[in-house]
Amino acid sequence: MFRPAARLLVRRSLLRSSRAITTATPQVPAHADTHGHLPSSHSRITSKLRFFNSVMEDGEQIPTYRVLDSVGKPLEGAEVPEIDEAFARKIYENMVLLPTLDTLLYNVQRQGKISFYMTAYGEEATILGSAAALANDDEVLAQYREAGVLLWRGFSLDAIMAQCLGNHEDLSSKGKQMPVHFGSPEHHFLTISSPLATQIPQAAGVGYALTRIPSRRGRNVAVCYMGEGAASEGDFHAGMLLASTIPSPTLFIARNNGFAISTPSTEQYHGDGIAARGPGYGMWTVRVDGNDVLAVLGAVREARRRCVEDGRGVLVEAMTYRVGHHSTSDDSFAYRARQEVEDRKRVDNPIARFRLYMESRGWWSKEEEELLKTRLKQDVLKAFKRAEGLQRHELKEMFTDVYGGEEPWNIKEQREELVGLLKKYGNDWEPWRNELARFKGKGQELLGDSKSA
Ligand SMILES: Cc1ncc(C[n+]2csc(CCOP(=O)(O)OP(=O)(O)O)c2C)c(N)n1
Ligand SMILES: [Mg+2]
Repeated sequence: MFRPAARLLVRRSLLRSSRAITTATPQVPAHADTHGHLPSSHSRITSKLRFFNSVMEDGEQIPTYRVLDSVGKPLEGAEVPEIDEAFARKIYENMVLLPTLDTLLYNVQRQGKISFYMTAYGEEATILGSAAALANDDEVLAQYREAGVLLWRGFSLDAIMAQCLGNHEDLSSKGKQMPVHFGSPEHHFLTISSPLATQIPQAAGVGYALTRIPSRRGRNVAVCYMGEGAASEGDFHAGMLLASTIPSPTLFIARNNGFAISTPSTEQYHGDGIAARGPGYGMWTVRVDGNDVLAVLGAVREARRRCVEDGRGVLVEAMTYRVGHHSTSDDSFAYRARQEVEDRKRVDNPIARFRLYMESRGWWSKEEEELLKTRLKQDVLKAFKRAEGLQRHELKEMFTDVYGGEEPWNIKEQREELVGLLKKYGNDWEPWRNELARFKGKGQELLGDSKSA
């Protein structure tokens, strides 16, 4: 809690830093003479008792913005975002790279070579279309299914493999985290954390922090990706309220892929999806066809522009479908029909739709498609093979960078316990010897440190 004096200081600094705050002195509405008015609000006074349950005037669901039809043809009168051939190719190549990478790492997990994996099948347009609409130095706080944003920003396949295998090139967490928990300060991508929705209020804080850096104020936004399931957490509401009131330039992108593991979205909310919540927080909001990469690009570009201009939260809900299982720990056919998945793979397939559009513009051909697929498969396999041959970080790294500041007692205690076990089994027991051989230094540095300590 702020003390009153401190609160006043914060309030003053907010007023200085924000263009958007106005003092709330309501004007007397035109109809006030007949019906009266509230001293504290612009709400029109009505003598009719009327309940409402929709943000649309006619009670309908919020519409979904779409540019391309299911065979990649622009809809009549559609506002197609401006892109040139090179940009379109970059989007398409990354849309194909993402599932190529997913297939290899999914299979590699099945062979027991990595512990876990999550694919983004079906969500390529949502992920790449939004990534392409951002500035590459906007700060991204993602959930876990957004590795495509990193690919777009040039995070290398070697870096992806290093994180998933936890080898000594993994700079995300030095091998301490589960696969897909990427992070890279260089790519303005904050490290993924497993507890759902923690990134949402954090993003509002990052957005606010950006307004305190003169070189980034009015230029960058914080981008918060979340699943529609994560939007059921209390943290969602905390983050949205913060971003609209502080205010903070935070772009919320909700990937509505129909499921939170086995819970279908129909059981996750009773209202009109995630988009309906935006106006409740006074946020500009749009719902977009998440399988139409050009619609996502156009919607997120405009959402980002508003976010920068107003310096407040903006919400995008992208409607898509999770084609893959939730993760390698899930078998989705236990709770949904195979046929449903097969149908959704075909209908409005995001990659096919965009490929057909590219072909219609003369930007792509069948021959190029073959060449691209072959090249990407080779690149991904090569990166995996290389990563497989690399050792892990030194064992002592397990204990570093877990917390900021001084090392707490529990980390010290755990390191000492491991040193004791290394002395007992490290040289003499084969399973330990084999495992230690996979680490740089084979754990000897811990024994060395304990001798010198
Ligand atoms: C606080 C918390 N509760 C539960 C979980 C377990 N969990 C991991 S992912 C997930 C579903 C999330 O669904 P959604 O946000 O829609 O994202 P999607 O997986 O569909 O991309 C759940 C329940 C968790 N990681 N953290
Ligand atoms: Mg979901």
